Amino acid sequence: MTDKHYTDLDAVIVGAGFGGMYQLICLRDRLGLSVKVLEAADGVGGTWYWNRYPGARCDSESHAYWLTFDADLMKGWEWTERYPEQPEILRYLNYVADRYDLRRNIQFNTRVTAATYDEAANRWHVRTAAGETFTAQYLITAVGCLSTANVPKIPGLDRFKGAWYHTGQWPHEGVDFTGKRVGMIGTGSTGIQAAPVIAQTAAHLTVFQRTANYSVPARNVPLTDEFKQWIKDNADQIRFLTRDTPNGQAFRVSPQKAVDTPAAEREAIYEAAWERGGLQFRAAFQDLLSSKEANDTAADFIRRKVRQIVKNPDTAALLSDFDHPYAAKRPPIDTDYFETFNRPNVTLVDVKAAPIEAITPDGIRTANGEYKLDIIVFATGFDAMTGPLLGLNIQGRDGVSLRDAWKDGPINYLGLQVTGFPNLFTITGPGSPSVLTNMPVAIEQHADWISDCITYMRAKGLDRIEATPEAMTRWVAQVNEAGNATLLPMAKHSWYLGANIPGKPRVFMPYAGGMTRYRQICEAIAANGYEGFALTAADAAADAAADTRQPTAA
Ligand code: NA7
Repeated sequence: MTDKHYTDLDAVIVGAGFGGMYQLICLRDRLGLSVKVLEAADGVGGTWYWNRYPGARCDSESHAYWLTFDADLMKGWEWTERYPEQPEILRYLNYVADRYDLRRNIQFNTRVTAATYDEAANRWHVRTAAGETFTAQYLITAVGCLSTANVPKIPGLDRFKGAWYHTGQWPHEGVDFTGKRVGMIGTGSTGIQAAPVIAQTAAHLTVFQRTANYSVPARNVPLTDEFKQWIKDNADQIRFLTRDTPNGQAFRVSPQKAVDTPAAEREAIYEAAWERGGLQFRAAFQDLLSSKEANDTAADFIRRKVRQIVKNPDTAALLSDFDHPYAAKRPPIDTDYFETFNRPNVTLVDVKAAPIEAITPDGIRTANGEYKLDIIVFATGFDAMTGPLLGLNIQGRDGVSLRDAWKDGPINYLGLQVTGFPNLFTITGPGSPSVLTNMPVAIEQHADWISDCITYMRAKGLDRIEATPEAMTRWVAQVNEAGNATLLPMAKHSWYLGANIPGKPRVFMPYAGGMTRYRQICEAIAANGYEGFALTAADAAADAAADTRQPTAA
């Protein structure tokens, strides 16, 4: 089964979503390296391959949510809606794969089960579920930040007589809700997208809410021919803008502060932002994520909107009983989410006041009673950021596992490298802006940086790169400082903090200093000869390994 030709590669990339595909283009087509991409699914797409739940749609606007390294690639694709739906993004990623003939270097249906660094040979050995081993100098993970599904361990699930699904592992053939009593647990971005669509066909939808969540209307619309042409004519400017904004989006954050704006004017600005819709609402004022006082004005505005939309005052109160600052958790955008609770076939259940106790053969039992269900939908999120990386069972120098190195939370340098794991690069790893930005922008920046780094190493005859412990310590401090300068850590149950997974260390994981600042830091480090990284030549690496194996005089 093993393809001998590919067992000694320059690089193995794990994952064939945006990250793995673009990294392949960089390394294979620009650097001429021998590369294999290993992908568990039977097609490209990553996140967008798995997340096929009803209503799955990107929250970034389509003209910002793509690869921008090649203007012809941009001009060769036409988005149809303001926010692309999952099938359209998957079609787009297949278009990328076709255009650059990527599939010949991607091995599908291949799940990586372990990766071990062999110091003497300076090679990574990557093992798969089918028992194959690939060896490569570089190991690059492109496994996504939200790809390890979190199905909470609620007793009784195995005895449930109906069907259950996690939104991130949705059946390809879809799920027919017609005439069914559906229970959905979770009101994050996913649940907020799925509920209105499920409610259209289900006999009844019961939404189990633990934490009330903010949401702003997406205001999705089909793109006009005029706008499609504008995108083609302005590909370069769009690329520039997404590289010049802290969130990697194609819109700017207002320089105005909410706290300095008179109440009537502020209300008018929020009203206009609500009508415009989408993540731009967060950009209405520059101080929404740095000042609690400013944030309170946005929270109050959204709370009033929810109470206007939802007719039942008890349901409205429950839906708007926010316990964290606006956008301190990932802020969802929706199409008729709050309106859905005005339907006669939709019920909201407060599982904060009366927690879920068990899943019974017939439904869900909370402290208040049993809800009879035919289908349970888990919109319960992911073991974010670290889950997909730890799932690879990576073992670095001296047999130390990444799991052990990160037992108190993820520590690394730039979100890209971990001491003790030479030549391992983690695309959009924890400690980088990743989930706080428009992901394709963060992905392109990382893949380019890794590619430039490998180019530098080859030019200098260097074979091994490893973050120094000092650089790693300094970076972790910078990540903490950037997070603490914002209101983000105030949402104590957020997955940014790992708080959604029982037992996971509570560490604020993404770098909150913004994409523009982060890019500058990465560029300065590269320009300084990869400051903070130890770079060694092959012989030196082998000598170092031999040294550590010498018996001591004693
Ligand atoms: P999220 O944002 O992690 O949301 C998960 C939701 O599930 C959230 O409302 C949780 O409540 C709820 N949840 C999780 N476990 C339970 C249990 N045991 N009982 C009740 N409720 C539970 O995941 P999403 O898939 O919506 O979004 C992930 C990201 O994908 C999103 O942010 C975008 O970046 C795209 P909680 O708030 O923890 O009380």
